[in-house]
Amino acid sequence: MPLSLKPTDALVVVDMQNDFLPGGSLAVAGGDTIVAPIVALAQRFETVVLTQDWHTPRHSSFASAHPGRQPFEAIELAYGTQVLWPDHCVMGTDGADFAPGLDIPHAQLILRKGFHSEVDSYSGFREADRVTQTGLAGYLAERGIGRLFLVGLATDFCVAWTALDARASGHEAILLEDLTRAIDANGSLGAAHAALDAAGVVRAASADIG
Ligand code: VGL
Ligand code: ZN
Repeated sequence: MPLSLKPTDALVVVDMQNDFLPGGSLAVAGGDTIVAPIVALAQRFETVVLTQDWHTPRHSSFASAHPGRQPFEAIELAYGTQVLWPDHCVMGTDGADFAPGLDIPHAQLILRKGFHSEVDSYSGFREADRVTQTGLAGYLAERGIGRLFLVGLATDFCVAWTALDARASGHEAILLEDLTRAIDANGSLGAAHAALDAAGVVRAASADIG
């Protein structure tokens, strides 16, 4: 059954930034191929939110901040297990800029996350300590937004965590899988699919929107 859009729907475009594109420091394969279709889809939404991964230099999610550790290893931090990443999306750098061609001038909110140096934030709603709120839930509530459609990078980290927290905040959440691309490190994509399905996130395709 086709999904028909409603005025209270919003499109959440997750982390479409240079460092996640081919050539970037944490490149997601094929990330560049979803820019144009996301821009086209965004034309159909009145409310568009962009999230932007926005880390301090020497952020605690960077392997480089932990001597002897390598990217994609996991360590224990104060709030739990953290995957370590190459340095990426450092605030104010070109790598943190939005992808070339991500022209969505009517986007109403740019939500930055991950700017506390000791806490990561895959989710646009809640930091990795699972307690600190970004303010997105309140913004969406005050704007009367109901359903969220999610696209962007990466499927198995920031898109998935944002979709899961959308559900926790009481939103219907629809992840448009053809407009995401995954990192898929150590089985992370399969784990994300299981968590999304268990939480009632609908996995659909952009072509399902009538
Ligand atoms: C992301 C890893 C680290 C993402 C951000 O946008 O999925 N992944 N920071
Ligand atoms: Zn990050």
